[in-house]
Amino acid sequence: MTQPKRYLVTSALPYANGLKHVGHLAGAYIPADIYVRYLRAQKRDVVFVCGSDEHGTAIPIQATREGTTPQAIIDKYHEAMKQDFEDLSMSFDIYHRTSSPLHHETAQEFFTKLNDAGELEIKETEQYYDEEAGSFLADRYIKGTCPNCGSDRAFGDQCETCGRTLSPDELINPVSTLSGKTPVKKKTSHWYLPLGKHEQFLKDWILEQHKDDWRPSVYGQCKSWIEGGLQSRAVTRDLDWGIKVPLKEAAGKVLYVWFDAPIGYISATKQWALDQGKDWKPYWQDKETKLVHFIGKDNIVFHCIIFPAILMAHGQYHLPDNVPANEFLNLEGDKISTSRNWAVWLHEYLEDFPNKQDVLRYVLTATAPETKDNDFTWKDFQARNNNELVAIFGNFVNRVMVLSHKYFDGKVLMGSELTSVDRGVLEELKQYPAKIASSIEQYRFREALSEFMNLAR
Ligand code: B3M
Ligand code: ZN
Repeated sequence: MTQPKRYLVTSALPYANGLKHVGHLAGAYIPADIYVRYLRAQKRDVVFVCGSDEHGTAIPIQATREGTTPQAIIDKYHEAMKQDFEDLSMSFDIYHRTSSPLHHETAQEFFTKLNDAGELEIKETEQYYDEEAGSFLADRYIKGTCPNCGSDRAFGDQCETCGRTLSPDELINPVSTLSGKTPVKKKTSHWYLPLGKHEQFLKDWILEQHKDDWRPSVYGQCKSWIEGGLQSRAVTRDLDWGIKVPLKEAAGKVLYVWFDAPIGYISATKQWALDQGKDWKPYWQDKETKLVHFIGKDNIVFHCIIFPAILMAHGQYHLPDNVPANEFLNLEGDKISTSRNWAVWLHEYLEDFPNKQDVLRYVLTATAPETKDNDFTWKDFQARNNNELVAIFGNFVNRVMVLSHKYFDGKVLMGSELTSVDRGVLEELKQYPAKIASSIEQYRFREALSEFMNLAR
């Protein structure tokens, strides 16, 4: 296989509405960081981008909860997340933010380009409106019963109990979270991305071309989405927090957060290029670039279907080559939950285990939820530290050092000094780099790590 000329690797842009936990780290950050460090070790041309996702209704909701402004929320959490990632040695080339003027411009240019090219359609619809609060209700502001699992805590965009992506109309007994009242329907106009128009392309591209190299779980989700029929998706919202829709007739409307957030990968690359005196374009527009998005499974459709459709509609962009989405990490047998404070928060881990970042990275890789949801337990954390990192890897390094000093004056034997047994061992060891590399290139990080431990064993 010919090697790509360059790589652009992304980790999901975390919402700047709260701190991050081990589930996030295991899902979209550690695997990307391993992949990128591997590519750099191979001297490949790679740019690794991430940043804070600072739009969407999650931010004003958090501001209300904390009794402050959206701006104060993003400033606080952007800094805190950036620090956590730095403390955990995530080797981003840039950690950007979507509130930056460069990003606002980039996202607006995308919208304008699509709109001018006739790639968007305007539709008048009826949307939920809270008469008491006097505003349209963003999906997140509506709560109700999930039509899929029956949970009564589902939001208008997603049910967090079963993970199903929803639209507010699907909620049973919708209630406004602003006033607690039942919302009414009111007319409004929005710009839509007609996904149906890209159906044939998406079928060929994903269902045919990526049948074998995308993870079965990712492929399966895409397949069921495509086969379920691709509806037009609104790319604007009636909201006052976000990127203004760059049209006179769209006063009071902003771009939908899932329209602008993935474009955040592009603006981050632009900012990196500006800082480095490089050109960002080849990383996004040249066919010889390999584009890989690391995300959690709840973000699959946005990265595999909607964002590629936006890129396609734009016309000048290269599409993702792979989206190795992870499943979820549970904690002690229970779903990680921010609202129930059931999580191992990164900053708390760092306080409790100073200088033990690598132990966490090791454990989260060894138990990475690559093919199914996995469980993080402290018992397992302890066992992996003691029985694997210390007893196998640490012991291996220690013995090599001690014995080579004790018997060989600390020198490495070479050539005719080697016995046939030595040669046999060296031959076997030589197989490992290729084995480990092959696992990493296929995004099988657990397997790569276990090969590595076999080497030490
Ligand atoms: N902020 C969702 C999340 O944090 C969203 C990812 C955006 S990636 C472009 O799960
Ligand atoms: Zn549900």
